[in-house]
Amino acid sequence: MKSFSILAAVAALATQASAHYVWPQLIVGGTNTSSWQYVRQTNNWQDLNPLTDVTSTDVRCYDSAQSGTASTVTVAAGSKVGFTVSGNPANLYHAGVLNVYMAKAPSGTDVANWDGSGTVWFKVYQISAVTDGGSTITFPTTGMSEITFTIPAATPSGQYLIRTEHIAIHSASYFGGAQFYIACAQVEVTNGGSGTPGPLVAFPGAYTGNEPGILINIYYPIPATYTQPGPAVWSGSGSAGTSSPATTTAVTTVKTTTTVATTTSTSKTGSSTGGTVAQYGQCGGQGYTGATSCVSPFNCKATNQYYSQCL
Ligand SMILES: *[C@@H]1O[C@H](CO)[C@@H](O)[C@H](O)[C@H]1NC(C)=O
Ligand SMILES: [Cu+2]
Repeated sequence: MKSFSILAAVAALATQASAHYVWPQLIVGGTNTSSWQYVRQTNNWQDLNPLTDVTSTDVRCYDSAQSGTASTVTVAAGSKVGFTVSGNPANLYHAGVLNVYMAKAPSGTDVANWDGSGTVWFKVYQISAVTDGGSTITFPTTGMSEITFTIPAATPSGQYLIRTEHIAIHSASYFGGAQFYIACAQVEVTNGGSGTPGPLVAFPGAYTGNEPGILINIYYPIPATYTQPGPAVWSGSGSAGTSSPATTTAVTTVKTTTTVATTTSTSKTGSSTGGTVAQYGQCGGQGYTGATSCVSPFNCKATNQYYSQCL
């Protein structure tokens, strides 16, 4: 049935195309700003296609074919920002992991005119995969229509690029198969602290494409562990600015579970091990040992046996 197989192939292509996505809006003060207002318009703003060459300078902000007219928005250190996802469907549909990096523009350089070159990028947030020794691998970013994180209170004042990156690894078992969905926003951090962000990496340079978390078959055999690409999330150590919000927690990092747990912990009201979890942060799941209370008004909801998050 030739016609059938052609139809099936076309349908498969269409499905694949519609499953791509971009990051057009920065979320500031809990509000979605306009598309490409503070986020640099990316080359894929219309076709939504991913970047796959991690050695390209486009791995920085994927904006080489655009004219770069984004504005710069002021955000306080210690405050929350985020990015929305646009596409069809408008969420992080592919199995994948998330990293958010920041880089400070050299003094005297307007971030709007800066390309983000140099060994200047530090990681402020990540959402990894969840493994349990080889039975399952799950991807907590799946279905997220936005991501939010806290700019570490110890981040020094100044102008920064904030680079979000979803690495889709649903077809990453061959070199170049991983799909990078990237965007950079321009911000001016005020009321900053005295921290020294790091470890620092360069783009390109941070990845070769051969990392175990990028060149990976997630289906067979099911990976026993998952190694998040890139450097460690900056601890956010250092003093905060003088009038920062009370919360100085740098980021809520989703733990990569590598051991098979014997108990299920998805309780909403159980005693917290200290602190509350931010929106989208992990608050439960088999093997999870962190805080289980969500910051108001969010509640801890089980995504699956291994992962509960504050929604
Ligand atoms: C902000 O954008 C996200 C992602 O598209 C969407 O889910 C949310 O409803 C938007 N919020 C508002 C207030 O429009
Ligand atoms: Cu896709």
